[in-house]
Amino acid sequence: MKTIYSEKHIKQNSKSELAGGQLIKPYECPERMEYILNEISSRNLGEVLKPQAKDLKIVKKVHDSNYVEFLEQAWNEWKKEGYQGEAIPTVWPSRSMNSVEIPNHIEGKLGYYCLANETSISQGSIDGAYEGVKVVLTATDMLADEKSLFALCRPPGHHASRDQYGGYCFFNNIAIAAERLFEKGANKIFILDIDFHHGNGTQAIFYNRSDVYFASIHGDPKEAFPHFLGYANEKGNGAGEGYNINYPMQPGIPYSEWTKALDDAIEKIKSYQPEALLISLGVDTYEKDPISFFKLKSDDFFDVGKKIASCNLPTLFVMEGGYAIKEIGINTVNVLKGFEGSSS
Ligand code: OKP
Ligand code: ZN
Repeated sequence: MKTIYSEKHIKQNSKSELAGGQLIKPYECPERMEYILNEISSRNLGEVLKPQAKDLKIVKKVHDSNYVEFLEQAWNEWKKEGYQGEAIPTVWPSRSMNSVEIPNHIEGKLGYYCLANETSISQGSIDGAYEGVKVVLTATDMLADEKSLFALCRPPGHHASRDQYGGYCFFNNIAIAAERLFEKGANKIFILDIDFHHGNGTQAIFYNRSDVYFASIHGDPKEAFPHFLGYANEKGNGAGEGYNINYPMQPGIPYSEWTKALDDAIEKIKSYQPEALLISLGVDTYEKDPISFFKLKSDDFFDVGKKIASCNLPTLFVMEGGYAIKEIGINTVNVLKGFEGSSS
Protein backbone atom coordinates (compact mmCIF):
# COMPACT_ATOMS: atom_id res chain seq x y z
CA MET A 1 0.00 0.00 0.00
CA LYS A 2 1.29 3.46 -0.87
CA THR A 3 1.50 6.17 1.77
CA ILE A 4 1.14 9.89 1.11
CA TYR A 5 3.02 12.04 3.58
CA SER A 6 4.27 15.63 3.89
CA GLU A 7 7.20 16.40 6.15
CA LYS A 8 5.80 19.95 6.37
CA HIS A 9 3.26 18.78 8.97
CA ILE A 10 6.04 19.98 11.32
CA LYS A 11 4.76 23.53 10.80
CA GLN A 12 2.14 22.60 13.38
CA ASN A 13 4.49 22.52 16.34
CA SER A 14 2.55 24.03 19.23
CA LYS A 15 4.39 23.70 22.53
CA SER A 16 1.45 23.79 24.89
CA GLU A 17 -1.64 21.74 25.64
CA LEU A 18 -3.90 22.64 28.53
CA ALA A 19 -4.38 19.32 30.35
CA GLY A 20 -5.06 18.57 33.98
CA GLY A 21 -4.80 22.26 34.80
CA GLN A 22 -1.27 22.52 33.42
CA LEU A 23 0.36 23.49 30.16
CA ILE A 24 2.08 20.33 29.01
CA LYS A 25 3.85 19.19 25.83
CA PRO A 26 1.02 18.23 23.44
CA TYR A 27 0.18 14.54 23.11
CA GLU A 28 -0.39 15.25 19.42
CA CYS A 29 3.26 15.94 18.54
CA PRO A 30 5.43 15.76 15.39
CA GLU A 31 7.41 12.70 16.60
CA ARG A 32 4.31 10.57 16.09
CA MET A 33 5.02 10.66 12.38
CA GLU A 34 8.63 9.48 12.77
CA TYR A 35 7.55 6.28 14.49
CA ILE A 36 4.97 5.54 11.81
CA LEU A 37 7.40 6.24 8.93
CA ASN A 38 10.08 4.03 10.49
CA GLU A 39 7.68 1.13 10.74
CA ILE A 40 6.40 1.65 7.17
CA SER A 41 9.94 1.42 5.87
CA SER A 42 11.25 -1.38 8.09
CA ARG A 43 8.27 -3.58 7.23
CA ASN A 44 8.12 -2.59 3.54
CA LEU A 45 4.54 -1.44 3.52
CA GLY A 46 5.16 0.37 0.23
CA GLU A 47 6.33 3.65 -1.25
CA VAL A 48 5.99 6.91 0.68
CA LEU A 49 5.12 9.75 -1.71
CA LYS A 50 4.97 13.50 -1.22
CA PRO A 51 1.65 15.27 -1.84
CA GLN A 52 1.12 16.97 -5.19
CA ALA A 53 0.15 20.64 -5.59
CA LYS A 54 -3.61 20.79 -5.09
CA ASP A 55 -6.28 23.43 -5.44
CA LEU A 56 -7.26 24.11 -1.84
CA LYS A 57 -10.55 25.83 -2.70
CA ILE A 58 -12.30 22.62 -1.70
CA VAL A 59 -11.57 23.42 1.96
CA LYS A 60 -14.28 26.09 1.76
CA LYS A 61 -16.83 23.56 0.52
CA VAL A 62 -16.45 21.56 3.72
CA HIS A 63 -15.75 24.47 6.08
CA ASP A 64 -17.40 27.91 6.30
CA SER A 65 -15.31 30.64 4.70
CA ASN A 66 -15.46 32.82 7.80
CA TYR A 67 -14.01 29.91 9.80
CA VAL A 68 -11.16 29.37 7.32
CA GLU A 69 -10.40 33.11 7.29
CA PHE A 70 -10.47 33.16 11.09
CA LEU A 71 -7.94 30.31 11.25
CA GLU A 72 -5.63 32.02 8.75
CA GLN A 73 -5.58 35.23 10.81
CA ALA A 74 -5.89 33.91 14.37
CA TRP A 75 -2.18 33.76 15.24
CA ASN A 76 -1.50 37.28 13.87
CA GLU A 77 -4.46 38.73 15.74
CA TRP A 78 -3.36 37.02 18.94
CA LYS A 79 0.21 38.33 18.57
CA LYS A 80 -1.09 41.83 17.92
CA GLU A 81 -2.59 41.83 21.40
CA GLY A 82 0.90 41.36 22.78
CA TYR A 83 0.13 38.00 24.38
CA GLN A 84 3.21 35.94 25.19
CA GLY A 85 1.88 32.40 25.03
CA GLU A 86 0.11 30.36 22.38
CA ALA A 87 -3.52 31.13 21.49
CA ILE A 88 -5.93 29.39 23.87
CA PRO A 89 -9.55 30.47 24.30
CA THR A 90 -10.88 31.38 27.70
CA VAL A 91 -14.56 32.17 27.09
CA TRP A 92 -17.37 30.49 25.11
CA PRO A 93 -20.93 31.19 23.97
CA SER A 94 -22.07 28.64 26.56
CA ARG A 95 -25.68 27.62 27.24
CA SER A 96 -26.54 30.68 29.30
CA MET A 97 -25.14 33.13 26.71
CA ASN A 98 -26.74 32.32 23.41
CA SER A 99 -26.10 35.38 21.25
CA VAL A 100 -25.38 34.57 17.61
CA GLU A 101 -23.01 37.54 17.15
CA ILE A 102 -19.40 36.82 16.24
CA PRO A 103 -17.11 39.04 18.34
CA ASN A 104 -14.38 41.19 16.78
CA HIS A 105 -11.82 40.66 19.52
CA ILE A 106 -9.58 37.61 19.15
CA GLU A 107 -10.52 36.34 22.66
CA GLY A 108 -14.15 36.25 21.59
CA LYS A 109 -13.43 34.79 18.18
CA LEU A 110 -11.41 31.95 19.69
CA GLY A 111 -14.34 31.01 21.91
CA TYR A 112 -16.73 31.19 18.95
CA TYR A 113 -14.67 28.97 16.65
CA CYS A 114 -13.16 26.56 19.20
CA LEU A 115 -14.84 23.48 20.67
CA ALA A 116 -12.12 22.34 23.09
CA ASN A 117 -9.12 24.25 24.35
CA GLU A 118 -6.38 21.63 24.59
CA THR A 119 -5.56 22.75 21.03
CA SER A 120 -3.27 25.77 21.12
CA ILE A 121 -2.78 27.79 17.95
CA SER A 122 0.79 28.97 17.31
CA GLN A 123 2.82 30.27 14.38
CA GLY A 124 2.45 27.77 11.53
CA SER A 125 -0.38 25.68 13.03
CA ILE A 126 -2.70 26.39 10.13
CA ASP A 127 0.03 25.94 7.50
CA GLY A 128 0.62 22.52 9.04
CA ALA A 129 -3.10 21.76 8.86
CA TYR A 130 -3.10 22.68 5.14
CA GLU A 131 -0.37 20.06 4.60
CA GLY A 132 -2.77 17.42 5.94
CA VAL A 133 -5.32 18.61 3.38
CA LYS A 134 -2.78 18.29 0.53
CA VAL A 135 -1.92 14.79 1.71
CA VAL A 136 -5.52 13.63 1.84
CA LEU A 137 -6.38 15.22 -1.54
CA THR A 138 -3.40 13.57 -3.22
CA ALA A 139 -4.34 10.18 -1.77
CA THR A 140 -8.01 10.62 -2.71
CA ASP A 141 -7.13 11.46 -6.31
CA MET A 142 -4.96 8.31 -6.52
CA LEU A 143 -7.74 6.06 -5.29
CA ALA A 144 -9.01 5.65 -8.87
CA ASP A 145 -5.86 3.64 -9.67
CA GLU A 146 -5.12 1.91 -6.36
CA LYS A 147 -7.13 -0.54 -4.32
CA SER A 148 -6.13 1.23 -1.11
CA LEU A 149 -4.03 4.15 0.13
CA PHE A 150 -2.76 5.53 3.38
CA ALA A 151 -3.06 9.30 3.90
CA LEU A 152 -0.60 9.89 6.73
CA CYS A 153 -2.16 13.16 7.86
CA ARG A 154 -1.05 15.31 10.73
CA PRO A 155 -2.66 17.12 12.48
CA PRO A 156 -5.77 14.89 12.61
CA GLY A 157 -9.17 16.09 11.37
CA HIS A 158 -12.21 14.22 12.65
CA HIS A 159 -13.13 16.62 15.49
CA ALA A 160 -13.24 19.67 13.18
CA SER A 161 -16.77 20.63 12.15
CA ARG A 162 -17.80 23.13 9.46
CA ASP A 163 -16.87 26.03 11.72
CA GLN A 164 -15.11 24.74 14.84
CA TYR A 165 -11.64 23.42 15.66
CA GLY A 166 -10.45 21.43 18.66
CA GLY A 167 -9.29 17.97 19.70
CA TYR A 168 -6.06 18.77 17.79
CA CYS A 169 -8.07 19.16 14.54
CA PHE A 170 -8.45 22.23 12.28
CA PHE A 171 -9.54 20.91 8.87
CA ASN A 172 -11.58 17.74 8.58
CA ASN A 173 -9.30 15.76 6.29
CA ILE A 174 -11.63 12.80 5.81
CA ALA A 175 -14.64 15.00 5.08
CA ILE A 176 -12.54 16.77 2.44
CA ALA A 177 -11.73 13.36 0.94
CA ALA A 178 -15.43 12.54 0.72
CA GLU A 179 -16.18 15.92 -0.85
CA ARG A 180 -13.42 15.32 -3.41
CA LEU A 181 -14.90 11.93 -4.35
CA PHE A 182 -18.28 13.59 -4.90
CA GLU A 183 -16.63 16.20 -7.14
CA LYS A 184 -15.30 13.29 -9.17
CA GLY A 185 -18.73 11.73 -9.55
CA ALA A 186 -19.19 9.41 -6.60
CA ASN A 187 -22.73 8.94 -5.31
CA LYS A 188 -22.31 7.06 -2.01
CA ILE A 189 -19.44 7.07 0.49
CA PHE A 190 -19.08 5.25 3.80
CA ILE A 191 -16.91 6.75 6.55
CA LEU A 192 -15.91 4.39 9.36
CA ASP A 193 -14.22 6.06 12.33
CA ILE A 194 -12.25 3.66 14.54
CA ASP A 195 -10.29 6.30 16.47
CA PHE A 196 -10.90 6.00 20.23
CA HIS A 197 -12.68 9.38 20.20
CA HIS A 198 -16.03 10.09 18.58
CA GLY A 199 -15.67 11.78 15.19
CA ASN A 200 -18.00 14.60 16.14
CA GLY A 201 -16.88 16.89 13.33
CA THR A 202 -17.37 14.32 10.60
CA GLN A 203 -20.75 13.33 12.03
CA ALA A 204 -21.92 16.95 12.16
CA ILE A 205 -20.77 17.73 8.61
CA PHE A 206 -22.75 14.85 7.10
CA TYR A 207 -25.60 14.55 9.61
CA ASN A 208 -28.32 15.63 7.18
CA ARG A 209 -27.10 13.60 4.22
CA SER A 210 -27.93 10.10 3.00
CA ASP A 211 -25.03 9.95 0.52
CA VAL A 212 -22.46 9.72 3.32
CA TYR A 213 -23.00 6.98 5.87
CA PHE A 214 -21.00 7.70 9.04
CA ALA A 215 -20.23 5.07 11.69
CA SER A 216 -18.05 5.64 14.76
CA ILE A 217 -16.79 3.27 17.47
CA HIS A 218 -15.55 5.22 20.49
CA GLY A 219 -15.39 5.76 24.23
CA ASP A 220 -18.84 6.55 25.66
CA PRO A 221 -19.16 10.36 25.68
CA LYS A 222 -20.41 10.15 29.28
CA GLU A 223 -16.83 9.15 30.11
CA ALA A 224 -14.69 10.35 27.21
CA PHE A 225 -13.84 13.34 25.03
CA PRO A 226 -15.59 15.04 23.22
CA HIS A 227 -18.32 14.42 25.86
CA PHE A 228 -21.10 16.30 24.06
CA LEU A 229 -21.65 14.14 21.00
CA GLY A 230 -21.39 10.48 20.10
CA TYR A 231 -24.46 8.92 21.76
CA ALA A 232 -26.21 5.89 20.32
CA ASN A 233 -29.44 7.83 19.76
CA GLU A 234 -27.77 10.11 17.17
CA LYS A 235 -28.98 8.50 13.95
CA GLY A 236 -28.96 11.35 11.43
CA ASN A 237 -31.49 14.03 10.61
CA GLY A 238 -33.90 14.72 7.72
CA ALA A 239 -32.63 13.00 4.58
CA GLY A 240 -29.72 11.78 6.69
CA GLU A 241 -31.89 9.85 9.12
CA GLY A 242 -30.65 6.27 9.32
CA TYR A 243 -27.23 7.14 7.87
CA ASN A 244 -25.37 7.79 11.11
CA ILE A 245 -24.51 5.17 13.69
CA ASN A 246 -22.58 5.48 16.93
CA TYR A 247 -21.13 2.66 19.02
CA PRO A 248 -20.25 4.20 22.40
CA MET A 249 -18.23 1.65 24.37
CA GLN A 250 -17.43 1.32 28.08
CA PRO A 251 -14.05 1.82 29.80
CA GLY A 252 -11.71 -1.16 29.89
CA ILE A 253 -13.15 -3.19 27.03
CA PRO A 254 -10.84 -5.70 25.33
CA TYR A 255 -10.76 -6.41 21.59
CA SER A 256 -13.32 -9.22 21.93
CA GLU A 257 -15.96 -6.63 22.95
CA TRP A 258 -14.80 -3.79 20.70
CA THR A 259 -14.82 -5.97 17.62
CA LYS A 260 -18.53 -6.76 18.01
CA ALA A 261 -19.17 -3.12 17.14
CA LEU A 262 -16.77 -3.40 14.22
CA ASP A 263 -18.61 -6.50 12.95
CA ASP A 264 -21.91 -4.62 13.11
CA ALA A 265 -20.43 -1.63 11.26
CA ILE A 266 -19.02 -3.97 8.58
CA GLU A 267 -22.53 -5.33 8.02
CA LYS A 268 -23.77 -1.75 7.55
CA ILE A 269 -21.02 -1.10 5.00
CA LYS A 270 -21.86 -4.22 3.03
CA SER A 271 -25.54 -3.44 2.84
CA TYR A 272 -25.02 0.27 2.01
CA GLN A 273 -22.79 -0.66 -0.96
CA PRO A 274 -20.75 2.55 -1.16
CA GLU A 275 -18.36 3.28 -4.00
CA ALA A 276 -15.53 3.90 -1.54
CA LEU A 277 -14.72 3.28 2.09
CA LEU A 278 -12.92 5.98 4.08
CA ILE A 279 -11.40 4.98 7.42
CA SER A 280 -10.63 7.47 10.18
CA LEU A 281 -7.69 5.48 11.50
CA GLY A 282 -6.80 6.26 15.09
CA VAL A 283 -4.82 3.73 17.11
CA ASP A 284 -5.58 5.34 20.47
CA THR A 285 -7.74 2.26 21.15
CA TYR A 286 -4.44 0.61 22.14
CA GLU A 287 -4.12 -0.66 25.72
CA LYS A 288 -1.22 1.65 26.58
CA ASP A 289 -2.63 4.84 25.10
CA PRO A 290 -2.10 7.58 27.70
CA ILE A 291 -5.43 9.39 27.16
CA SER A 292 -7.83 6.57 26.25
CA PHE A 293 -9.45 3.57 27.93
CA PHE A 294 -9.84 0.62 25.56
CA LYS A 295 -7.56 -2.40 25.85
CA LEU A 296 -6.68 -3.41 22.29
CA LYS A 297 -3.34 -5.20 21.93
CA SER A 298 -0.90 -4.65 19.09
CA ASP A 299 -1.75 -7.98 17.46
CA ASP A 300 -5.47 -7.16 17.46
CA PHE A 301 -4.85 -4.43 14.89
CA PHE A 302 -4.10 -7.03 12.19
CA ASP A 303 -7.61 -8.39 12.61
CA VAL A 304 -9.09 -4.88 12.36
CA GLY A 305 -7.43 -4.45 8.97
CA LYS A 306 -8.49 -7.91 7.83
CA LYS A 307 -12.14 -7.22 8.66
CA ILE A 308 -12.04 -3.87 6.83
CA ALA A 309 -10.61 -5.66 3.78
CA SER A 310 -13.55 -8.08 3.78
CA CYS A 311 -15.71 -5.20 2.47
CA ASN A 312 -13.74 -5.45 -0.77
CA LEU A 313 -14.00 -1.74 -1.58
CA PRO A 314 -11.57 0.98 -2.65
CA THR A 315 -10.33 2.01 0.78
CA LEU A 316 -8.61 5.17 1.95
CA PHE A 317 -7.08 5.14 5.42
CA VAL A 318 -6.74 8.61 6.93
CA MET A 319 -4.55 9.02 10.02
CA GLU A 320 -6.24 10.44 13.12
CA GLY A 321 -5.07 9.81 16.73
CA GLY A 322 -2.74 7.54 18.67
CA TYR A 323 -0.59 8.81 21.53
CA ALA A 324 1.34 5.78 22.77
CA ILE A 325 4.14 7.05 20.61
CA LYS A 326 6.57 4.15 20.85
CA GLU A 327 3.92 1.73 19.60
CA ILE A 328 1.99 4.03 17.23
CA GLY A 329 3.90 2.80 14.18
CA ILE A 330 3.50 -0.88 15.02
CA ASN A 331 -0.23 -0.52 15.64
CA THR A 332 -0.87 1.58 12.53
CA VAL A 333 1.12 -0.66 10.21
CA ASN A 334 -0.54 -3.73 11.75
CA VAL A 335 -3.93 -2.42 10.55
CA LEU A 336 -2.58 -1.75 7.05
CA LYS A 337 -0.73 -5.08 6.83
CA GLY A 338 -3.80 -6.87 8.18
CA PHE A 339 -5.80 -5.23 5.38
CA GLU A 340 -3.31 -6.65 2.90
CA GLY A 341 -3.68 -10.15 4.31
CA SER A 342 -0.81 -10.58 6.78
CA SER A 343 -1.47 -11.67 10.32
CA SER A 344 1.97 -11.12 11.79
C1 OKP B 1 -7.95 13.69 19.28
B1 OKP B 1 -8.13 12.45 18.42
C2 OKP B 1 -8.23 13.48 28.01
C3 OKP B 1 -8.55 14.82 27.39
C4 OKP B 1 -8.75 14.68 25.92
C5 OKP B 1 -8.42 15.83 23.77
C6 OKP B 1 -8.29 14.58 23.02
C7 OKP B 1 -8.29 14.78 21.53
C8 OKP B 1 -8.17 13.51 20.74
N1 OKP B 1 -8.03 13.53 29.42
N2 OKP B 1 -8.24 15.78 25.20
O1 OKP B 1 -9.43 11.96 18.31
O2 OKP B 1 -7.26 11.36 18.75
ZN1 ZN C 1 -8.60 9.96 19.21
